[in-house]
Amino acid sequence: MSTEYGADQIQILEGLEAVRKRPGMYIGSTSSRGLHHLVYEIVDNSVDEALAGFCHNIVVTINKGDSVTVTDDGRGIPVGINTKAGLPAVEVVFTVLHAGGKFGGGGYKVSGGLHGVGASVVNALSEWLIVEICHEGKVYQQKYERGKVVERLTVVDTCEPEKTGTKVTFLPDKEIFEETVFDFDTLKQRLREMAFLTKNIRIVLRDERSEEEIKEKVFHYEGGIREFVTYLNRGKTPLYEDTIYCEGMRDGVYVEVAMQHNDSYTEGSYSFVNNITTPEGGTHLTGFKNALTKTFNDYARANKLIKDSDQNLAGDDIREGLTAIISIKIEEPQFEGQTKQKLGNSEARGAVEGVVTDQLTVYLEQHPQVAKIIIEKSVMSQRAREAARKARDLTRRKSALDGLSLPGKLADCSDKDPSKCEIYIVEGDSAGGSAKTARSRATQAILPLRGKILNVEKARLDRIYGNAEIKAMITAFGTGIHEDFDISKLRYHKIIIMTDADVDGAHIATLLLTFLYRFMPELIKQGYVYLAQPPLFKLERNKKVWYAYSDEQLQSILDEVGRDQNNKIQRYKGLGEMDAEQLWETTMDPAKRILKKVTMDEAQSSEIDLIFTTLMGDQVEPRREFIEENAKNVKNLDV
Ligand code: TSJ
Repeated sequence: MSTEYGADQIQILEGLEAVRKRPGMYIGSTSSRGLHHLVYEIVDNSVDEALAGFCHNIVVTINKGDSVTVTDDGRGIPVGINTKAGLPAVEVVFTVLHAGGKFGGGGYKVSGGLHGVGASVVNALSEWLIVEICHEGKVYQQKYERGKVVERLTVVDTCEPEKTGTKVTFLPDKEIFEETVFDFDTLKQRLREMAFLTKNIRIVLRDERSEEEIKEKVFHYEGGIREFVTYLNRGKTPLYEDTIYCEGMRDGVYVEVAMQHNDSYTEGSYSFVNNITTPEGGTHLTGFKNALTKTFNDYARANKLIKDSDQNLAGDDIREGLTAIISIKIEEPQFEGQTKQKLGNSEARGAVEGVVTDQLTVYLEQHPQVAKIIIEKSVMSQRAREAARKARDLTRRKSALDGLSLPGKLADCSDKDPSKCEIYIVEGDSAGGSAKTARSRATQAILPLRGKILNVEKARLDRIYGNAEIKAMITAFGTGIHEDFDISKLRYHKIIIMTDADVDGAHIATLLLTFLYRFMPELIKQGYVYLAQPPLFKLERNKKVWYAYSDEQLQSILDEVGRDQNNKIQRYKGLGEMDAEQLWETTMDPAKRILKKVTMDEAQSSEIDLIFTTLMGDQVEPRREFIEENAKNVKNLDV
């Protein structure tokens, strides 16, 4: 497309003052999320250079004091004078809003952050920023403060003549950001994703903030999105060895798809446009689904894997247990929907559909064994779905006849105002009994569940709907499920999971959360789900009683009261060891208890999905890790 791209091709649109006045407009927010966004904005520029074929290595360093350095080995930002602006091109990049190849025409710019605004916004929101460029044996440098030039572009050093690249260091402005400490894991997650999505790139993340230990992560995936699929399927059992891969260019849209089925019953498809996730999908995802449904049905009929008289396989059946990455690059993406996260370009639908249909057809012809496995699984799914529909119709008819028939085990509260009501889901009948005695009848309902909770990751819909505990929860909540789900019918605004404070209890809590996450995600999204925090220790001393919720807390109480023979310490192994009064006092009394609210960051859904599937999958080891780290997805809430 473009042949020449020098200092001149960068257009000038607007000044920078606006950015500091309304930072949220440019980076979404000034919270931790916005802070991390600064890094992605800078790294995006290096990724663009990689997509253009000139950059292979990117290093992101979190420095002491929480400044960040991004270095790449690309061509280096042009140091020549941009004649339209009469300034060095570098200076235009950093001081003029919307400067960059994106709007200049000619340069093929495909990546770009959520808001696609680039380096000048990062500059405007940084206390200081230093850029260094290696070009033709010279090191050029320029400094800025809060977006303003404080030093002209000057040569400060020499370098090897072959060496080229760009290095940017910036310190986010504490006047702007509520949070200025970077989180290694947050950066790690996004950089890993970027590395999966960009072939031939190596991204290093270094954390040099600690004296003791320099943390470093290297992301380099030869297989690109193929490896992304393998990564997402880790902890699950793939149904066949290959990762099916399609790639091609059509109507100006570059299409890349990788997929593989595993033995679970849920779908995990993630779509990206210009390396940005599109959690709400859009035309590219539709094109993918159309291609999959059509190609598999055509193949199944042509090869007599389904009978002429049988119904077509539904898309949902073919995608059962499928992990897929759909990644497209398009020059002018149009985003729609309330959160502008849904791709609208109609040419993307045709492009993905065309590329996938053509290449998948060839793949299936050449791999009849794989085709057979997928179609057999789809047929099983179709049967289970049919059985589930019948089971669901039965429950529907039942509730239509008897009005709302609540489960027998539920001890409901008397108040009917959902905003005042809570339901405790309690593990085990004996703890359930104590909870029923302890509760405040007006506003607290108790639903005891028997020990084993069905793992919805490992069961088909017919079994899930047939499960007594799950049916009890669905009817108690009142919201219905799937297409019937109506959050306005929720009968309790706090759903509190109360399990023993041990590994088994944590496992049961996770099984319950998995069910809620898969079947009623709105409950979590809207903040209705909590974890009760029963105490771990009881300390008795001279007729006085203390409860501790962690080892540290026990230690600090002991520090205060003294450590001698007068202390009687009991470690609670389960809720059952507390009598009703103790349970009320420590775990259920709204005035004293601690609740943890379960939160879910929409944009992190791919990682969350990973957490749940890792946890519920066959491998035992990752589970322990999760349970230990599980506080990460759970924020403390003072109630
Ligand atoms: F945007 C930025 F300034 F923040 C930034 C840009 C930050 C970092 C870490 C790297 C980069 C960057 C820019 N890396 N590589 C480039 N490449 C160009 O700007 C470039 C170089 C040469 C030509 C050419 O046509 O000769 C074109 C471009 C876009």
